[in-house]
Amino acid sequence: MLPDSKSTNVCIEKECVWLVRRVVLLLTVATLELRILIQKIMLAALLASSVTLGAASRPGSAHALPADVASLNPPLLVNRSSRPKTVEVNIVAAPTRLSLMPGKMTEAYAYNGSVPGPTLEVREGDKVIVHFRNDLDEPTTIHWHGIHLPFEADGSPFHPVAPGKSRDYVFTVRPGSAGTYWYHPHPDHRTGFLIAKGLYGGIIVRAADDPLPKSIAEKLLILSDNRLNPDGSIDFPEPRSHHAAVDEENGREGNVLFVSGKVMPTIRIRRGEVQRWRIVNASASRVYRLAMPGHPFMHIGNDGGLFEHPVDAKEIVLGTGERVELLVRGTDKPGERRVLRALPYDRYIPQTRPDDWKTTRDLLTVETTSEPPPAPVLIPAVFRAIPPLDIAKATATRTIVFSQGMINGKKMDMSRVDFTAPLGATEIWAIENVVGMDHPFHLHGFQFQVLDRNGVAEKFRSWKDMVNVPKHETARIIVRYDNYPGKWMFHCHILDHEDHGMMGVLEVK
Ligand SMILES: [Cu+2]
Repeated sequence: MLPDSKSTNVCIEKECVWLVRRVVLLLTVATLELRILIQKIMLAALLASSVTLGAASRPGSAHALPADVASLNPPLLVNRSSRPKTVEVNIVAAPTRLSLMPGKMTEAYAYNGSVPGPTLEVREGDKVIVHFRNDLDEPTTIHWHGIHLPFEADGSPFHPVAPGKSRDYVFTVRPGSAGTYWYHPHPDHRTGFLIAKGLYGGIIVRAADDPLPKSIAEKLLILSDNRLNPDGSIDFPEPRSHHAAVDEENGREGNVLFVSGKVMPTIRIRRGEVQRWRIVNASASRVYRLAMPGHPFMHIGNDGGLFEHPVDAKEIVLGTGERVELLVRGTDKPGERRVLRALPYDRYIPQTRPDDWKTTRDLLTVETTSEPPPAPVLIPAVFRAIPPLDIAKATATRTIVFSQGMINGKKMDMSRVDFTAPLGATEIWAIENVVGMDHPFHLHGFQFQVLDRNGVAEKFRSWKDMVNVPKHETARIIVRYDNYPGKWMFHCHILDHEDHGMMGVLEVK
């Protein structure tokens, strides 16, 4: 148990184990950081040399769009159905060899051969049929993160797909659910490993009546990080090593940051143009404090879609698993460049906080082109109504205590149901983080509204399926269990924590 934990119901033996582990960690962090530093230097040299080599090997391409600009949005899944309001796609998860880093090949896993996987684009009201085949040599699932769908289609650890086997995921996209979501594996204990190998992809749900002008260009920016060796291989720590222990504590963080699979890509924008950026945090544990210095965002949506009205924001804190929608306007002169940055964010306990946590990291470049400005677009002042869930109708208030590695003092047990609730019930959950590092909370199946964070009322309503609960803080949410009975997971979305048992089961019946 952590020394700063308020929780008391943990036995002495466990405290000793934690204490010994902490001492081991402290002794070994220095070695680890030296190793990371050496890796960083080698990687920086490698990235610099491969970028130069790449440019030299493409004669005559000086005036062409760089490849990373043209292909920043991941490919789309091909709809094989000719029936109206039906999207039928095939997804295969399989080992593959591809280039994640310029000039290097990586043994990865991919959905349909690409990292990130191809984007699932659907409309409200569509019937979605996904024919999934698992060509990995271990069980997996596809979880449709944030989508309100039947239990059997959730891709949770309750429905693993064995190696060589297939499963159809079938659901209908509910009205009002337009937004940005993502999909990823969710088997018991192995989610972090499989996502680190390359299995994640975006989902865009389009509204029948999107209030934003159709002429606005869209970018799907899936943020992820990975720890790569200089030879391009994915660096997984040895089991039970100090490195593994640090990962288990902090959550895995990578030395290379990717935007939709690209390292430091460039987005081109015309002066006066407005772009809609859908941003997904697909990282295992990293929190992105997003900013473009001197260039505020118009924040228009969260996990479950658009807000009621736009909100100006200088910074956006995007926790693990969360999504935002932003409008970005080209205000610079032609040829000027701006960088989207991840500013330092301290989510760590002091004992294992990385030395370089204060480093600002560059994510992508925005370059203003010399093309003439497009026709101005009008951004509506009101997007849609988000009716508040009624606190007076709440029939239960639950307390979820996040301690290190446990929820309410327990580790995940697939045979246990932690909470039971009737279908249609409205409930309030108070998620208390009693330890000194952030834990991002995720509930499957149902979108919720955040009521308050540490007693401060949420400034504006939005639909959410994730809420990052900072160290020693409490977030309260309200949720209504509409439409779908079943066993729904709730968990910390730091993948290492989830895989090591920070997960529980809500049964709705
Ligand atoms: Cu956690």
